[in-house]
Amino acid sequence: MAPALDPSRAHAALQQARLYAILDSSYAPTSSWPSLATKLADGGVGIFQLRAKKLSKDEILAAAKILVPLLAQRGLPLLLNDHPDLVAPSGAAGCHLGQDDLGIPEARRLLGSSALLGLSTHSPCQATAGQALGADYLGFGPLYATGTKPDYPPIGPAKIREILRPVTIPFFCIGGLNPDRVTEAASLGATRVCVVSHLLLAPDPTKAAREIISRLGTSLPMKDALRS
Ligand code: TZP
Ligand code: MG
Repeated sequence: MAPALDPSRAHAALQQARLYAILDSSYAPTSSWPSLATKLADGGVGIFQLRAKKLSKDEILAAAKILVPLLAQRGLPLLLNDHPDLVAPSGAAGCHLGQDDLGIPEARRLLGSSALLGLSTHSPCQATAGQALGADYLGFGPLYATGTKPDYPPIGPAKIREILRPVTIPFFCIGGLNPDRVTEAASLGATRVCVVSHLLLAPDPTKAAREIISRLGTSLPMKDALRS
């Protein structure tokens, strides 16, 4: 088995990533994930998450053990949604936590400084708090209503403007995104997005990923723009 991704390469990949894809078992069975991940990586996806709310830990571990080396050979990190305890046995680069999950400081104590820790945030206040707690990156949304997370009211794309200056870590806008909505989010300052259903249900995932990235344009993350 190919080794897991070196932590320094995982951190570098995060900084480079503009499109984050979530492999979600409610849209695509685990058996399809290796092929999907390959196609999405070909399309420029820079970081992946495994999200499987209805699978057992054993099933998640088995799927992650296949995906980690497959992505590592392309220099791409895989994060686990929830399940910090499966990070070490799977070789995943880290985990993605929600507001009601284990806290970022506790996860950091458990996984150490080299693991990537992401946090879902649903308001500018949660975003600045997540950054202060030591998250490596944030998800920010849902910008638009989404069937992937139906219980969360959309916050609206205009909220992006409120975090451009205070949030200096990478943040990925998420929720109900398709190419036209990515164009709108980019016009408001988004430089990175996370997409689930549009990519997983696409007839040609490589093409769909390329299209999303092209809609982000060539704008730099705000902190870089401010420094230049
Ligand atoms: N967190 C906020 S919205 C969301 C998550 C996991 C789901 C986004 O899924 P989709 O299908 O891209 O709207
Ligand atoms: Mg969670």
